[in-house]
Amino acid sequence: MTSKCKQLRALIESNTLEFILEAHNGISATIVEQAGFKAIWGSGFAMSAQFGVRDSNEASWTQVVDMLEFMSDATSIPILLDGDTGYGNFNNMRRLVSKLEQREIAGVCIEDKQFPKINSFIDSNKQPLADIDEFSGKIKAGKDCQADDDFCIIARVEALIAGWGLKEALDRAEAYRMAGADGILIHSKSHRPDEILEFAKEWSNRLPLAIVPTKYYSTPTNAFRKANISLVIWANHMIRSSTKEMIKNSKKIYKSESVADIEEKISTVDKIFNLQGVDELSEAQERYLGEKIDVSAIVLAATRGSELHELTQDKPKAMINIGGEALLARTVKQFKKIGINKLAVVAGYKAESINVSGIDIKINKDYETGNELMSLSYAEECFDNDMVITYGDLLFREHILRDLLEVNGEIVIIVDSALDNPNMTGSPDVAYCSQNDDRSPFMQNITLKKLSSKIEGDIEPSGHWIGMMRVRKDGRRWIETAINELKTSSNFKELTIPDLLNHIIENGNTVNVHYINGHWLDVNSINDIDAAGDFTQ
Ligand code: SPV
Ligand code: MG
Repeated sequence: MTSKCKQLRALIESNTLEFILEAHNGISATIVEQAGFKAIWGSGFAMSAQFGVRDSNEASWTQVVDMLEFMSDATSIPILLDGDTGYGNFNNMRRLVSKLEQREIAGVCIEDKQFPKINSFIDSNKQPLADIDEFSGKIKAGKDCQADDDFCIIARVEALIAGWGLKEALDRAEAYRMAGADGILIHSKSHRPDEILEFAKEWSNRLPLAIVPTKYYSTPTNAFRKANISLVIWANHMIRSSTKEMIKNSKKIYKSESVADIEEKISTVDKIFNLQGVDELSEAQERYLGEKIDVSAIVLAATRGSELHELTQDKPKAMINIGGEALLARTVKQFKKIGINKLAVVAGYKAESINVSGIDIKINKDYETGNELMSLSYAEECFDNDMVITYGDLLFREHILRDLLEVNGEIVIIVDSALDNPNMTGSPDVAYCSQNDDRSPFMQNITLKKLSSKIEGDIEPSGHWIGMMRVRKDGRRWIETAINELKTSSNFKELTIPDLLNHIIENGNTVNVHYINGHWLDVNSINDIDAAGDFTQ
């Protein structure tokens, strides 16, 4: 990967107008990168604001550098630090440059004011400027000590801000160019771009030119392009966005003594997890600790199971009592016991009767007319990059689930190879697989060719699908794509999970098979209840 210094240099020296946006901490830096920006402005104003102090060197330079370290670690794009005056004389500048390079900060912009500075928009006419020679020496010292040739030092000219006029600004810029600066930032407090455009014209591209159009923001961007400006710095717009939202929402919460009004208008907790990169940690935990801690489950429990007659008059099949507890309660317990705590249950028929705790219930409004795939689609927002999907009318021994978590594959379905399993009372789908079960433990690389609701001709199937599968990241994507594709077909409502799996295979993806031999049953009829009761003893 191109170094951050190289990236920043390329940006500043490119022939097209480029844009960078302010960030002031790790999360705002991540957001700026994800928005598409190629670099970040480490604004002194915004960073001091997020610390709750003034933009007057009240935060120490090491506190700024510590924050930059978080920002740089969180992102892969370069950061140009707004380094105020360099926090002292030429010697402080040297140390600053070394410390920035150690933290992979790609460049620093220093302004020709005196330490301690104050923000350019406060009492600007009273601001004393630095001596030209002294400031030039600071630039030189920085350039002389940088280890990476591509590290950039931008000299910021404050002559227009302080009211010293165009000639002074040009003289200073030229002196800083001679001292070795890689670019000039010409700042202005005017609401019109005139003095900046005039400067750009006179400067005539002797070095790349950067501007900060905070005050003259209404200028059409094309005017900057035409003026051959290299870099536009949007210097404070992240801190101003977040502050506005925080002020509004904190007042609302205080006044209403509730968060109900704002809940849907703010980022979800999951969004924050995502910005923090929680997925990477889960993957690393799996890699280094061998833990499968982040598996979630989706249980399809929307149907009544009308063959169970009055037993399901007031509750869905998944809630019938088996051996003293609801089938679903048992399933949930089994999942939780092996560390799968995030469970979504798709309910439909008599959903209100589901009183199992520790689950997230999704309602399938079409449970009367829709089939299994419809149910699954109602759980799409609960999809995870590692999940088990199971029918809710399944009784299974714990090892089946435990073993499933050990098997490789993007989608792995469980197939019972005992074709004569007496506990199998319904008509589970038959599976045609790449190889029959040879009873070796964890036979690898068996793939599913097709699931079918009946035996096809006289071709002996490899077994029955029990209604449980494991799905990883790519598998999840295949399922989402297949659901989207199948949603457009007129018979979507009738489709089953086997239809989904067959479609995924037709799309050229691989569905793997994990063989078992008995140790499960599904509850389909009253006759099954006794067997189920025995099974749980
Ligand atoms: C900053 O972002 O801190 C700047 C730009 O220095 S300005 O606030 O416009 O001076
Ligand atoms: Mg600043």
